[in-house]
Amino acid sequence: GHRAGVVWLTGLSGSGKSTIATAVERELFAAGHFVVLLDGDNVRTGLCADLGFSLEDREENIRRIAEVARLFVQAGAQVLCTFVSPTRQIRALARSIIGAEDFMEVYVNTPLATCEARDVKGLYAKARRGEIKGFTGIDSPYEAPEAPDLDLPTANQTVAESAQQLILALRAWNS
Ligand code: GGZ
Repeated sequence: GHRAGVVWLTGLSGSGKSTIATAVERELFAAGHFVVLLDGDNVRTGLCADLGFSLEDREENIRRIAEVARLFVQAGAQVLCTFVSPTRQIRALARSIIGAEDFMEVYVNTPLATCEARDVKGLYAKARRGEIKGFTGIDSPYEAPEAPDLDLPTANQTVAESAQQLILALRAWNS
């Protein structure tokens, strides 16, 4: 059966979190679920517009997002969160706010070299040139999850395959 909860996607900038989550969102919506997608585009422009990318600001970003996600869970939603959420401490905070039983951690496991080669937004090039300071993977840490509920090795599979793998894991987690 279905229950409300949060699917938390973590990974580097350009790893494919939003692309995969959007495909999953579409499928869950088509199946009749109340689904909410929280990402940098809809959170950092408003709720967290006052925050930057220091580790302190990232933690506050994630704290607010986790509180919002929890409210949506209480309202019965299946929530998809796509944030770099770079440290174990930051993800542990999200898990504790949301509640471990409602929190599924998904590691969008794309190597830095792949993200940097794609560089869809040109941010890695800027970070390498020193035009962005504290960029995750370049001069700010990314700690890979040690025991994610699901690991998506995106270099070896299509977006559709990753989305399908996530849907199956969510079904297993829900039953
Ligand atoms: C990492 C940054 C930075 C720095 C701007 N470090 O590829 P994007 O553009 O769309 O995803 C990145 C996004 C990360 O925001 P999050 O809210 O997910 O980060 S965190 O969970 O750490 O709070 C990237 C862009 O913002 N971006 N500067 N310095 N990503």
